[in-house]
Amino acid sequence: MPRAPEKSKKKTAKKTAKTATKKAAPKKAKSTKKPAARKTTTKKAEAKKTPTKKAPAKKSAAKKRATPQKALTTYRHKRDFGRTPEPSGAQADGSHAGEPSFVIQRHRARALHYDFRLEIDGVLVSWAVPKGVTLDPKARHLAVHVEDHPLDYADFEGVIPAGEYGGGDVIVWDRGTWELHGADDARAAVEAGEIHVELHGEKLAGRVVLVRTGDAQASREQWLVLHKKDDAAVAGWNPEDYPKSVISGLDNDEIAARRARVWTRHGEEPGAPPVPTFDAPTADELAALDALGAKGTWTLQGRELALTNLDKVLFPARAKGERAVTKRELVRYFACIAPTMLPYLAQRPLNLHRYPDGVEKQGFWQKQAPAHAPEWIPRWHREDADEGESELYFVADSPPALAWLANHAAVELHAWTSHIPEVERPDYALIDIDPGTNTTWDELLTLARLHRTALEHIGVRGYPKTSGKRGLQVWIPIVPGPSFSETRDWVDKLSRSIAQVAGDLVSAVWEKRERGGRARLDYTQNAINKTLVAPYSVRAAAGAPVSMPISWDELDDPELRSDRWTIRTALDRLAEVGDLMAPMLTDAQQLPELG
Ligand SMILES: [Mn+2]
Repeated sequence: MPRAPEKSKKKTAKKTAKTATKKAAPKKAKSTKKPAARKTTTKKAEAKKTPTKKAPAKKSAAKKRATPQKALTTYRHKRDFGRTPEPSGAQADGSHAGEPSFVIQRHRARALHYDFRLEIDGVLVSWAVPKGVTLDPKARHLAVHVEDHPLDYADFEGVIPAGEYGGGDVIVWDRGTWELHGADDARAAVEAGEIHVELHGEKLAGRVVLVRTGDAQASREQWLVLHKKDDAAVAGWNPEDYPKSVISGLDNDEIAARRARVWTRHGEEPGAPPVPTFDAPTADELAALDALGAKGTWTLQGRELALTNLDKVLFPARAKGERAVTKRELVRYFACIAPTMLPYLAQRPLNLHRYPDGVEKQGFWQKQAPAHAPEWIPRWHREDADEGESELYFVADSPPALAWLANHAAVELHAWTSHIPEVERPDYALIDIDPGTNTTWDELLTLARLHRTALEHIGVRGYPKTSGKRGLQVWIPIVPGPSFSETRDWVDKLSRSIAQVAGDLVSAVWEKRERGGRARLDYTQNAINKTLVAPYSVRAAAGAPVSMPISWDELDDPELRSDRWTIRTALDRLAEVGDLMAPMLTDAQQLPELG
């Protein structure tokens, strides 16, 4: 389901921040109408804060509807925000236009549970549901009413350190908007012990009922959550069968594995996350692909792929006597290269350069994942997308995902240089040595060698690869922390010092036509959602060349060319020299100050 409502929520929240104080007044006035209904929860909250002093003295407070800030007292009291990455809710203003939101988080604390949170009066009213919220109309699941959480908790996924309250890993399992049914005051309904809601989520939909079964004064009120028998109900539906986050596409294990990286930013527990591994297609699977007609269903690692136009030529031959390259070959290459290539794509939004009519025709960029794409390819939802920008990006996480993309003629795969969800923090600094029309290959090699010398001089390890067309690139893995503007400035400084040495070879002017045919050291790709082609990606050129990692020594190989390797030779090269960029995946560095 599209998540447009969430986006408008965010934008409106900013706008309405100014008017938050104004809105407090009418709320108080409204609250005097229904004091009785709200008494219990406020009492409960008071009881938690100050267990020794109970009810009577605080009765006047019970007559007011709690402001978001007040409602979050218990939440804050339980947490040390110097230690947990959870949001403090300090900015909670609580009001926005549009439908209220809901979120369900899958939380592996001491025991696995799902946290079901409904936005009511500027906070997330919350229940811990051990067996989760389901579409199964027969299920009656226990739900324990817990403290209100701040609205920005809806975005939280990550690891709460062991020893802290709720220590464990959290993913955003589902979210969307909801509508109240059969009542006109949600807070009053909760306090009366029964609330009927219609959910519009990505996994859940339809009518859900929460009803209190235990003592309203108990410190942990017991409730039941159930799904009505409506059109959205699905018999036997089990939340555990849908374990991935609707934000990042990751499951709890994968979020937990990211812990090292997340905490590095705060200077704690350095260490690279494990590099994911993937299986290659089997010989039988490849034989089945080769045996298909022009179209048909190919089963790869349990996924059914409806392949089309397999014999269509996507790339013309590069030389006389060579065969042109068909879509079947592209699908085969992406499936075979997947185990090597996917670690460079993992947890990164993907920009696609597609050529449905072959690379001799105009291609186009596709960033937005289309609605018809299979559900098993994870998407990442970009919260802060500007108007007209893509909001839903693919994140490739399996060989079948790459094969699916190849079938859609996504010839070039450009992964972001930052990970989700912290996409504002790059984990690579990129040097793009881009030849001008007059730059010779030897001159390009000279520029690459100058970079090698400069990097050696400052003690930074860079990893070179061919662009697959005419250029060379150097990728520098960095510890996430600097912003894109910082890495851009760093690469700019480095390039300027090289340009001083090699002035007549280099142009720093962006426009190709203005740079007198000279090479350009392009630092501007160090920006969010700007990308270089991924290692092992195919390029849109005759013969289907591939962007290939190389060793620095290969700059001296007279055979080296940027487009030396193609989808027909890349796998042999890999078998021969291995993945020369693999060390980069666990070699994050701090960029030194440049004078
Ligand atoms: Mn929880």
